This record gives sequence, structure tokens and C-alpha cells, in this order.
Amino acid sequence: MTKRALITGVTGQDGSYLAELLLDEGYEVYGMVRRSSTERFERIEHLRDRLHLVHGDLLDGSSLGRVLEESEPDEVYNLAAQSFVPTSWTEPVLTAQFTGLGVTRLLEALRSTRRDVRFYQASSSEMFGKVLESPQSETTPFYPRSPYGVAKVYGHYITVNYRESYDLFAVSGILFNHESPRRGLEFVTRKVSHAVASIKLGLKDELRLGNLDARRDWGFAGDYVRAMWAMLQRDEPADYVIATGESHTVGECVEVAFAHVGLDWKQHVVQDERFMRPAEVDLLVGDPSKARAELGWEPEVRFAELVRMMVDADIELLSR
Ligand code: NAP
Ligand code: F7E
Repeated sequence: MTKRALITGVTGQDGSYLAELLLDEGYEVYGMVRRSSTERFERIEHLRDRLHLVHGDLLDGSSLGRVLEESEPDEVYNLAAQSFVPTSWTEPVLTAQFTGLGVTRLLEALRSTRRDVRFYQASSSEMFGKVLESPQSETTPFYPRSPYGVAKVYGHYITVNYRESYDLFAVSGILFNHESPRRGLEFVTRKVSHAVASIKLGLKDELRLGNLDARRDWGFAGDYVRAMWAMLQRDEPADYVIATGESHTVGECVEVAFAHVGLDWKQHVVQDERFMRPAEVDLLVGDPSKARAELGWEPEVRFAELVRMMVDADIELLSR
């Protein structure tokens, strides 16, 4: 029988890659979208006639119940969130509502409608924040450093709690930063790749950035959605860290991107206080051993290849 999946956040970076993967696996895919005065479905435009779009919002529990009744999913992937860390300082309450309480609303809707659904929660390496050990694994304690990180810790533990309280098949993937040509323009990798492409094409000359020393474990979103799916195919629910195990600075990302088009980054990059954060996550590096052993998951795209892929895609985009 054809399996059905519901993806919240289907219009986001991960939602679009996951929808592609599930459609390829033969699923009937439902995507939850929220009302907006203008539709912004660029990332799923190529999938529109193969997807069922249903209206709902994480802020409205009744809409979630309706979406579940309409889609009758076997698997639910909760990817919707306010996901930009700096916005979580300027809109901390809204971030808590979307990214934290939204998870409870969805779990409650699930619990009261269907109990045999498998549930995936998009947890984040931002929960490790001011890291208490390196590399970070499933047993590393959390120390979030932003309202976003705090909200994700809540979403993580409410998922664990519903699993343990109600015997739900509910799992959290603790995903480290993952990027792609579909990444939002405000995140640092895409900001860099888009600026490098613009500079190369003579459309601008300067790139203003914040902390160049922050280290992240960056992988490719297309690889990471395979891990989400694999987690829901296990016999028993469990949480997994998904990462490459390699860490690089923002400065290295800048260097690789500019070098790829034959430019010297020092001629173009300006440090700007406005992009510094009130509290920084200095270093993240994940240990994906459990995912490797139990899910057979491996990242295929590595750091430098990822950065070059994004620069090439932005050059193509801006040349059109
Ligand atoms: P993204 O591109 O920012 O997408 C977020 C999605 O959430 C969008 O589809 C957005 O819809 C939707 N959304 C936001 N608020 C909503 C609400 N109130 N009701 C319904 N939908 C709402 O994020 P992403 O990079 O794909 O990340 C997917 C998930 O993984 C997020 O939960 C993120 O926090 C988490 N995560 C991401 C990373 C990463 O490196 N990418 C790492 C760890 C965890 P609109 O299009 O309408 O705005
Ligand atoms: O920042 C530094 C910044 O915004 C990465 C989200 O998907 O991954 C993402 O969160 C680093 C930080 O991602 C600029 O200070 C320097 O140290 O690309 P980012 P993030 O905050 O790590 C996690 C795993 C998630 O879960 C989140 O949803 O880059 N940085 N200069 C800058 N960052 C930005 N955005 N802009 C700058 O100009």
C-alpha cells in the first residue's frame, strides 16, 4: 500500500529536498503551508503537481488537527520553525511559539487523532551551544546560547517525553548545519556564495560579515534528509546526531568561495559589528557514529565541494 507522509515546513530548504526524496520512494506527499498574502513556493515549484498542499499553521492547534485528518499520514516530519538564530533575539516569544510550543501542538494533535503515526522532530546542534564536550554526540549535555537554541531544546524534550509517556514512535534528529543552493540568503554560507557570485559578475563589490572565527560542521541538505527518512524506518524509535565530523571556520568558507572564482577575499570582505551575536556558538563538530552504525548513513558531499556547488549555483542563478 502507498505510504503517506506529511511535511510541515515543506516550502523550506529541507522540506523541498525531503519531498523529492519521499516522492522518489513512492510516497504520497502532503505539505503543510501557511497563509501568506503572496505565495512563495520557489523551492517546491518543480514538485507542485506531485504534492498535495494543505493549509495549517504551527500557531493554531485546530488547523493541525484538520491537516492530520485531511492527510492521514503514516509519517509526519516536523520541519517548520522560525529557524534563523539572530531573529530569535529580536522575536524571542514568537520563536518559542513556533519552534518550541509548535511541537507540542502538533504532538497533541497527533495523539488525539491517530496513534500509529511515526513522528520526526527537527532538532538542532544549536542545542549544544556553549559545548560541554567535543565532538558532540547523542549523550552530550545541552547548553543553548540563543532563544532559538532554547526553543529547540524544549521541542527536543517534549518529543522524548511524548515517546516515553504515550508510546509514540517519535524521534529527534539532532542535525548539524546543512546547506545547499536552496539555503535562505541570510544564512552565512548562502550569504557568502551569493555575494561571491555577485562580485564575480560585477554586480557588487563588498561582503559584510560578522564573526569569521566561528566553527561549524557543515554538510549538504540533500544528504541530511536521507537520514531523517532512515530514522523513521527503524524498528525502534531513537534520536541521532547527523553531522560530517569535520569542522571549519566561517573564514575558511569565505576563502574557498572566493578562491573558486579566482578572487582574493581580503579585497572584498569587511567585518561589521551588526552581524555579531549577543552570545555566540564558537565551535560545533558532531560525532555521527551512531547514525553510521545503525542507519548506515554517510554524508556524500564534503565542505569544499559544498561551498563550490553553492557558488556555481548562484552564478548560474544571477546570470539568468
Ligand atoms: P527554513 O528553510 O527556514 O524553513 C522553515 C519552514 O518552516 C518554512 O517552510 C516556513 O514556511 C515554515 N514555517 C515557519 N513558521 C511556520 C509556522 N508558524 N507554521 C507553519 N510553517 C512555518 O528551514 P530549514 O533549513 O529547511 O530547516 C528545517 C528545520 O530543521 C527547521 O525546524 C530548522 O530549525 C531545523 N534545523 C535546520 C538546520 C539547518 O542547518 N538547515 C539544522 C538543524 C535543524 P514559510 O515558507 O511560510 O516561511
Ligand atoms: O551562522 C557566523 C555566525 O546563520 C553560522 C540554522 O540553520 O544552523 C543554522 O544556525 C555562523 C555563526 O547558522 C555572519 O555568527 C558570521 O557563528 O549560517 P548561520 P547558525 O546560526 O549556525 C543550525 C544548526 C540551526 O539549527 C539553525 O536553524 O556564521 N556569521 N557572519 C554569520 N552568520 C550570518 N547568518 N550572517 C553573517 O553575516
